[in-house]
Amino acid sequence: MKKKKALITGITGQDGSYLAEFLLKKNYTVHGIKRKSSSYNTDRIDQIYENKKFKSRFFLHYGDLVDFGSISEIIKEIKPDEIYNLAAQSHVGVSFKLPNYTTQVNAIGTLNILDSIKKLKLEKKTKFYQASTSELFGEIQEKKQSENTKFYPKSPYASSKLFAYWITKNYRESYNMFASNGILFNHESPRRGETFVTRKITIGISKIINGIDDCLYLGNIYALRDWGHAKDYVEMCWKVLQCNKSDDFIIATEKQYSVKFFIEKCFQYLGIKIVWVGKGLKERALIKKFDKQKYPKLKDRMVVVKIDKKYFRPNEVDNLIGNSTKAKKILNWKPKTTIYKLISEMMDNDLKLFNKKR
Ligand code: NAP
Ligand code: F7E
Repeated sequence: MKKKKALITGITGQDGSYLAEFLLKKNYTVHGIKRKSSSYNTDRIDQIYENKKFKSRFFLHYGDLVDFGSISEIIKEIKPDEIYNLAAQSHVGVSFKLPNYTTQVNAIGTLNILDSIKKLKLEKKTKFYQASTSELFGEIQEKKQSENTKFYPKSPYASSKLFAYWITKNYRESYNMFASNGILFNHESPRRGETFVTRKITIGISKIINGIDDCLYLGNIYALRDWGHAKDYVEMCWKVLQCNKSDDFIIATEKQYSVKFFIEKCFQYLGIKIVWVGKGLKERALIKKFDKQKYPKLKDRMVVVKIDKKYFRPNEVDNLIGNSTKAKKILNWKPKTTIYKLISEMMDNDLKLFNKKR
């Protein structure tokens, strides 16, 4: 059987790196688009080159989603069977500071790919996956969000992704293209970017344990999210493109926790008890009980979490939880990783990282 060719945008990111490994294991030839940067940005995929089975089927190309010419040339050269559009300015908080740039990359960037497929007359050959997001639901209109829930984006990030969602559907319906949206709820891993809240917490705690920092500063710790594992979710991206027909799918664990809960469980995983005191901007977490021999850098009643208003967003998404009934039925979706397993994996990874750096 002929090997399938996949093109991944955002290959240097969290999901791109897991998806590349997943597809290589499935015997695909994998091409990825990486941006030019002033220092190395391939940490998450460097290990692929060290794998003898993979390196002859793995190729990187310089390109940028906002540069139609580069995107179109790469697609023309590769003629991929599948394109996974994972590239984005993916930080919601940052999108308030960079609304124009975020829109160029996330909205126009997606159009650049779809239009390249059409102009190169690859509509019949190339399947397209768009990385859509639970942020589309923003101010929620239904308790659990499904494919039928109305959208209400609350940030430049979400608004740009709303355009990308609709343009994907428009190209599907107008030009009979296989173009699908995976509407993924938050997913994390040891490869998560350091400024997203879960990784910021696991890194922050690891630094405190190792005496590198003494306190972690956060914004809205009452936000509720449906957190899954990125490794489980990239399998679903692939499954979305293996369906008989192009469609849109919610991928979520259907379980919801607060940021505050996530912090408590990280400390609990290490055998450390914290207590919360104060309210609003004065709320903070103190160390209540810990093993002094195991954690010599900690002190009794040391303040380890504080609130800093600079991490509050101009408009907050308070509450998200998905209903993935459709994906369960059609894609045979079953989340594999519990929040506890996710926390243990992320904490173990970051403790090791900062123990070495000490
Ligand atoms: P990520 O770690 O932030 O990765 C984003 C990737 O996009 C990186 O490889 C980045 O390159 C690349 N990129 C950014 N701007 C680009 C541009 N102008 N041209 C080309 N590449 C560009 O994001 P992720 O967590 O893996 O998420 C993957 C996708 O899923 C994103 O589209 C995100 O919006 C979406 N999504 C994520 C989640 C989640 O919880 N993780 C949930 C729903 C949807 P550099 O490495 O050079 O920065
Ligand atoms: O924030 C709150 C923050 O930045 C989660 C992206 O992958 O998932 C992600 O977007 C919650 C928010 O993720 C801090 O206000 C409190 O309510 O980890 P996050 P996000 O905004 O949910 C969606 C599905 C995507 O599509 C996005 O690409 O945590 N929070 N304190 C904080 N958040 C951050 N980052 N930093 C804090 O200090």
